[in-house]
Amino acid sequence: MNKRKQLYEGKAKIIFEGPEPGTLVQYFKDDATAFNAQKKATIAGKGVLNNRISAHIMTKLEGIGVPTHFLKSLNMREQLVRQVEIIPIELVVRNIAAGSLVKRLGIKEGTILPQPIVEFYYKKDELGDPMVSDHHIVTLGWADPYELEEIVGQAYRVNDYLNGLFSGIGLTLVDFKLEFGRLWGPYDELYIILADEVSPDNCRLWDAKTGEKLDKDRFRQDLGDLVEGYQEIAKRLGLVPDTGIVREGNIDEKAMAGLTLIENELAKDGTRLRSVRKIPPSKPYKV
Ligand code: ADP
Ligand code: AIR
Ligand code: ASP
Repeated sequence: MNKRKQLYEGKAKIIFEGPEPGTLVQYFKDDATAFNAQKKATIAGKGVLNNRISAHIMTKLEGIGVPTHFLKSLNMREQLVRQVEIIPIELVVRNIAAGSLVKRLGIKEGTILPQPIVEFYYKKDELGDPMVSDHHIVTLGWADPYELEEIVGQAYRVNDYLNGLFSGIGLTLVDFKLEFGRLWGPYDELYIILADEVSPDNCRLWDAKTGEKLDKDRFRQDLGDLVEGYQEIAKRLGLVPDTGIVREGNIDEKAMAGLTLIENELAKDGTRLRSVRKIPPSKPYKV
């Protein structure tokens, strides 16, 4: 097999050149980082679970008309995605107070917010991803007003959908982070696409009854086994058998291979560009 070209290695994923132009392969590592990578660990099975959960959620979102970068699951750690130009903004949607909102504003953790709060962070590791406003984004040229409106609109739709999806399986969606990217069509029309990943690495999910934290806060706050939490989410989503696929750091590879095939069958209809909405570019982005 030809050696693929590695384009980028991030904190949680490696990006390889895809088989066709305009595609990439996302490889989900077992690495976990927190607090701008000041805290690090390798947790066996994390990458496999995130790959599967993100593939599933992206497919579901595509099904309700949110354009996503997801094309196909390749194997238990890799997925094929559309290559986009990442907009350097991390968009956080909050339904319940937790994390940095609690620290910054002194609100009690668990307070239900009367309406969702949308926040923007500038994606820049060297600066620790500082919080910014829409004025920073537009004035400094990270996104134009049309793009921003589209991104925020899609984020609300994702929030509505995910709130329903998770509450149906006894989980509370506290908050989450999204990244979007630009993609140009054959006539140089611009599409805004949901990219990166949607997984317990970037969603806070609490058990609705007990309040137990099942997401990456287990790692950030040393609350217990991370994979146990992620696997519980995957089980409730129906993505892994009740017996689990990661046991004491060992992954049941045979079971995973079968699951990837099923997922792709289900995804077949949901990944066409038909659902991508066209928005007018306000200036030429690309020569
Ligand atoms: P980080 O860069 O924050 O350490 P990751 O380890 O998750 O994060 O690396 C994945 C990188 O790939 C991120 O920088 C993300 O913005 C980028 N990315 C995600 N999806 C796409 C895509 N479809 N096209 C191009 N880049 C992407
Ligand atoms: N997030 C933000 N930056 C990186 C990530 N993963 C996610 C967190 C949490 C939400 O954004 O996982 O779900 C808000 O994070 P915080 O730390 O600002 O409270
Ligand atoms: N992933 C980011 C980091 O490594 C932020 C986080 O998830 O806490 O710092």
